[in-house]
Amino acid sequence: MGSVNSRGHKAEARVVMIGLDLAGKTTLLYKLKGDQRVETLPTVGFNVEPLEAPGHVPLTLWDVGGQSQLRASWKDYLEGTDVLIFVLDSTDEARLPEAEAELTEALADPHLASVPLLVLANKQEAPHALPLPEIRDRLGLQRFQGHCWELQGCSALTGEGLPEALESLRRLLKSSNHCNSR
Ligand SMILES: Nc1nc2c(ncn2[C@@H]2O[C@H](COP(=O)(O)OP(=O)(O)OP(=O)(O)O)[C@@H](O)[C@H]2O)c(=O)[nH]1
Ligand SMILES: [Mg+2]
Repeated sequence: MGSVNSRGHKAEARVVMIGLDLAGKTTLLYKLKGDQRVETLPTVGFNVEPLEAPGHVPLTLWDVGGQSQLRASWKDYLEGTDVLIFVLDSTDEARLPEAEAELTEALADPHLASVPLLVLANKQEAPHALPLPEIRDRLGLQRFQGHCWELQGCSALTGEGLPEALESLRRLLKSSNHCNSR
């Protein structure tokens, strides 16, 4: 878990972002940091940034590379995670089953038992982006009964949906054991 302040409260939350390569995790990380122009290369290893937003517990946001040969290392980042973010490319229908399988495998990790989940359906500004209800059904999110979860559409390119994503994150960080999964 993140660090603890002098009153015994957690001073910062650990949020880990995973998802297939090209989903837009690194673009999201730097867009959330407020960078104007975000150009990325495939992440080998990870990026990590502190993130402070008004009304929020300070966060440490980890962005872990998603290329297939790197996914075995996701488990190395999961211990102490307060919220897991799974980023999905909403335009990549062909790899939706692969994303679903990777999410299912990640959530089976004992370090993620009862850890809340935020699914960010990224690239929603694109004309052929899948709609959220279809994504919810095809990822089978209702199966994850042991986790509070939320699904939020966004675009790391335009910034649409990012304030709502931060709001979801704030709710999930507060939810711990009781939540209204939808
Ligand atoms: N249209 C569109 N493209 C996006 C969006 N977010 C990211 N991209 C593009 O998607 C590509 C991959 O973005 P990255 O942020 O590098 O993806 P990643 O998930 O970090 O990939 P790995 O590091 O390999 O795991 C880049 O060309 C981005 O410009 C978005 O919201 N809309
Ligand atoms: Mg990346």
